[in-house]
Amino acid sequence: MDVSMTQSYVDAVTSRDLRICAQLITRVEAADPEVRPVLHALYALGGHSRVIGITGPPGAGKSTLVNQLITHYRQQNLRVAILAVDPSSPYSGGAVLGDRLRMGVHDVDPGVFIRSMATRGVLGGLSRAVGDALTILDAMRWDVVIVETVGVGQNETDIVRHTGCIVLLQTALGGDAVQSSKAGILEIGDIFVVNKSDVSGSDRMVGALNEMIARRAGHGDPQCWQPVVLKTEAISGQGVSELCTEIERRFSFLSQHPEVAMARRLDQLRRRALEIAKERISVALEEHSQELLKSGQLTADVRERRTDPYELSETMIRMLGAGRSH
Ligand SMILES: Nc1nc2c(ncn2[C@@H]2O[C@H](COP(=O)(O)OP(=O)(O)OP(=O)(O)O)[C@@H](O)[C@H]2O)c(=O)[nH]1
Ligand SMILES: [Mg+2]
Repeated sequence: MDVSMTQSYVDAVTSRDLRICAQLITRVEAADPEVRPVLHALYALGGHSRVIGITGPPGAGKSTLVNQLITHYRQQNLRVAILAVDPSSPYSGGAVLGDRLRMGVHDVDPGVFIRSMATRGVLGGLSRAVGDALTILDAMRWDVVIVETVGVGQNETDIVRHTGCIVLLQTALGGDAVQSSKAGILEIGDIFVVNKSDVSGSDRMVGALNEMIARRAGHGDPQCWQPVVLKTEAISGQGVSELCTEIERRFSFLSQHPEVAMARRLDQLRRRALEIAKERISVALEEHSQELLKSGQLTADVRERRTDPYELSETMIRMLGAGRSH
């Protein structure tokens, strides 16, 4: 992509051309290397949106809560973008449509932008694609950007780490056990929410989360963020304004503790760069391995069992070092 083309994309994003932005997100999903200069220019323009991550087990009420947050922020005349990552329903198209319909009240509102991103539609790492989509949304200067993702694995933990405020949703359904603890998401939650507070056992869940928080490193240290546990009933909107106040407190904390905010940004940059580097190296290695096979020089080695997998991997790594491609 040449300089003037890059500039026209950048202009389209900063003037909030939704069609072009949607196109660009589709291209980052396809890991299109052509858009790299656009992303580079947009990254420099970002850093203004409040980026909130909402995660939790399937069906915890994330979308319902996000819908309430949209209403809340729109009442304050704030512009909101939503990135719904990998909706958990098995019928991806249906789920995306369902999400849109559920959030439909806001669909015609130009102050709201909703975009879904599903693993199957993304080439390479999902977390990388979400990071790139956030670069685009951030440059569009939405006041608030919300990323919704099902908190089930490492991938989702990586995704919410792109945000400045991680809201972890739990419910008392399924017993007392705090869910999704495997991926280490409990250690990184900034705000804990027990949704479906109308369900019995919610207070016990609040207690379990409070105990868990008390065991976290930095507990009680005024220089560290101290998360709290809230209860919401997303279907009725109960507890939503308290959640918004808490989100507000989180962003105030970050602006009052620039060293914490900077450490988080550095870590985010490092993680995103690492993902991109890994993805590129993996593609290059795959190509090198295919090249080696095609070259035919291995056949004799294989016949004599002269080359073992370790030796072959050394050859591939040497090819990588020699910068044979990319
Ligand atoms: N009783 C009760 N039901 C709720 C509450 N919040 C959401 N629900 C219901 O829970 C179901 C799942 O809600 P969603 O908002 O789709 O949950 P989600 O976490 O986005 O689900 P996935 O995106 O599929 O992981 C829906 O039937 C909601 O109406 C609540 O506070 N109380
Ligand atoms: Mg959802």
